[in-house]
Amino acid sequence: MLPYRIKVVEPIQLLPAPVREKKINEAGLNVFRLKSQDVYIDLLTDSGTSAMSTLQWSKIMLGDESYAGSESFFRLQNSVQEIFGLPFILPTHQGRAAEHLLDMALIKPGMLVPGNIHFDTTRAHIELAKGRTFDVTFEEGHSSTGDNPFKGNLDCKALEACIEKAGVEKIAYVLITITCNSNGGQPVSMENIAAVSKICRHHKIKLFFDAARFAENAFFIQQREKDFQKKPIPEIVQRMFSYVDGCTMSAKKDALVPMGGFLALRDESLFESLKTLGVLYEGFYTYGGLSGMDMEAMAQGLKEVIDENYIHYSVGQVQRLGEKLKKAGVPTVTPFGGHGIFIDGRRFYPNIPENQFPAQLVCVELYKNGGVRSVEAGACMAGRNPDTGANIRPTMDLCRMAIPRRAYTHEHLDYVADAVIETFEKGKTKKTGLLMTEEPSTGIRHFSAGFKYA
Ligand code: P71
Repeated sequence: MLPYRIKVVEPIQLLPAPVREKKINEAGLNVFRLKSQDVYIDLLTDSGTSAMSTLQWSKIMLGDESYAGSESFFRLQNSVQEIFGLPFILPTHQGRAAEHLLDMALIKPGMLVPGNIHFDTTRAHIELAKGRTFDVTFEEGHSSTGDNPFKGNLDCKALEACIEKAGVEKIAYVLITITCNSNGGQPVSMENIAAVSKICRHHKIKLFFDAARFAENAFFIQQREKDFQKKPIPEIVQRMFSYVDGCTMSAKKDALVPMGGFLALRDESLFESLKTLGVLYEGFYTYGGLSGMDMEAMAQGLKEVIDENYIHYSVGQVQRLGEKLKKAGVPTVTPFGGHGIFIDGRRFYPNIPENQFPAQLVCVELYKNGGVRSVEAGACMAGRNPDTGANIRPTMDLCRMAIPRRAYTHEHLDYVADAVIETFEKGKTKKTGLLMTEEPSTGIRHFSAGFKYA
């Protein structure tokens, strides 16, 4: 059931195929370098691209832009306290800013942050603070096939072994990313969250969520975990957060806003030290780089994202696209994730050498065939080992089609399915991929890298 109707529309256009080819060549075969107006259906990211509701827009008028003690901050605080049960909140301009503050406070050089696959900005901030990530995703989470319902789960034995080997004092904190973006938007079960929490409590190690897609994770728990099938989403969310010391949040995903983020914490003394850092990097602690309007929209969005009708439809749209592709034999990560469909580049182009960026080629060809913009989450995004400089070989080379929430209809996504299927049929005999010709010397390379055909 579609739980909304459309009140405002945004025109989009499909450029003719020869123009698309010219545009992507000019962009160095990197979809990040395309102009949005040259894209027909934009599945680059679900981050900040969802549609806001009438209530969110109306709350924007209530934005209190006072520098200190803004009413909007208190409304956001109330929402977060109510939904997550975490008492302290520090707004930040987006998710990575929350990561930055937390890592500056908790990481000393050489410390580890074990977790399921960390998102790339998360890893970058941990490394910036001179820490290192440690992947304890359980084995099946690294495979694009199979039907394990909770591929985001952490391997508790690997976590225990990591703590044992490094020593408790070397563990900065443990991070659970819900859902796990990097392996396909895969959820973490309540049972696993509880088990990880038990280990952390035993060792007195802090446990955090990267909560960007917390509502989608709660939905999968409701759909797939035995004890939660009749439980309402808000109750599942409360229970999930009862196991952690806090979270970083990119509100651009599951708070349904174009911009925003926050840290939510249980521990007052950590909150006090983060407040000081926040003032330096983000702004006063009752706005943290956001306008009062942003905080209002966020406070409201957090309430809407845990609505049963909303979450059923929005994750359902993603599953429906996945099923269409599966029927046509397109190789994707299974089970389908919460926020997008991830094409397996190595299986999509089985004859292309894996060091020639097959997933990046899927993105390029999909744009050329249909004006659809996706994003590579594979060998280019993985970057280089910070210690050796060698290219990291990710276990999967993926092309992600992220579905902005409430923005596209089934009709748009049927068009996308047809474009993907056409690209797949055309590409079966391709034998050569792409070579990277431009690479920034520092930072996250996939934004600005340039390619040529091999
Ligand atoms: C996504 C993004 C946005 C993005 C970021 C970098 C390159 C391309 C696209 C952002 C996340 C995320 C998780 C799990 C933290 C952040 C950072 N994802 N954790 O998937 O997925 O949040 O963008 O608000 O700073 O397209 P931020």
